[in-house]
Amino acid sequence: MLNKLLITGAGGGLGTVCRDRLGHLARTVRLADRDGLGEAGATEEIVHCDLGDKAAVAAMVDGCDGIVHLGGQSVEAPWETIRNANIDGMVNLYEAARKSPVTPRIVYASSNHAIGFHPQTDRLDAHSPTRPDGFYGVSKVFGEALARMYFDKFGIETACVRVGSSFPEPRNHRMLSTWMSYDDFVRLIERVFAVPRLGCPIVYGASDNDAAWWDNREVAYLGWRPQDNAEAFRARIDAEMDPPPADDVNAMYQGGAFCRDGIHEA
Ligand code: 15L
Repeated sequence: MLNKLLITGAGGGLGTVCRDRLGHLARTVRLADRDGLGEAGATEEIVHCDLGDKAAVAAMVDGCDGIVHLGGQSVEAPWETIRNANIDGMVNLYEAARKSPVTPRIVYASSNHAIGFHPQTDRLDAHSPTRPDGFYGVSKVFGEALARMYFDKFGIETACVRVGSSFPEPRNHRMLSTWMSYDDFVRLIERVFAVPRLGCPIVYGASDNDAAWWDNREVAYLGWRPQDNAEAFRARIDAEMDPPPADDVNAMYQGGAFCRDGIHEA
């Protein structure tokens, strides 16, 4: 059992799921976000922190032996916003981890937008080249590279999870391939903190979808067996909307609409 598990971005969609579902992994759960989060429960601590603030991040990480890093900018945005949260924020987090008296094991919420410009006909594994679909995707590639460097140089273990689309249910035809159920995400985090040796793997964060594009054979050693399948929602999605035309980004590229986004200027 972990002593203290830090969940960053704890007020967001996945953060709320983790707050509700990961309490059994640690004696204390430290929840962090820029604001909000309400009252701390009996075994919770609440920390307000901007990831761009080095001293605040050091205090947030101090004493934590596990981190689920969901915090940061989670969609495309002007570079200044991405840089503060996802570039400087990642460096601040890993520097804090390196200097911490207890070396934490980390789950890093990377994103499918690190590989978003791969056509949907590509089948990817951990060795496929990155093809980010915006500043946000580039920042996720940076985060993965940073995690790898801190593993190779300092032995800090991170599971870099290229989260697909994690919502209660898939919302469109693309998500029949990219969807990851909350239950499967929770199961993955449980395995990351259970295995004796983690290393620094790339994990595709998707359920056991019939329409999958991503191959996780490389991380079989984690013992993660996703149980859900977006196919169960195909009939509902077909009834609610037409599939995108073949020349639409949502049918062409794995990153879908992110590939159509222009540069967001500040
Ligand atoms: C992401 O990285 C976003 O954080 C999330 O909001 C979704 O848009 C998801 O990707 C997706 O590609 O569906």
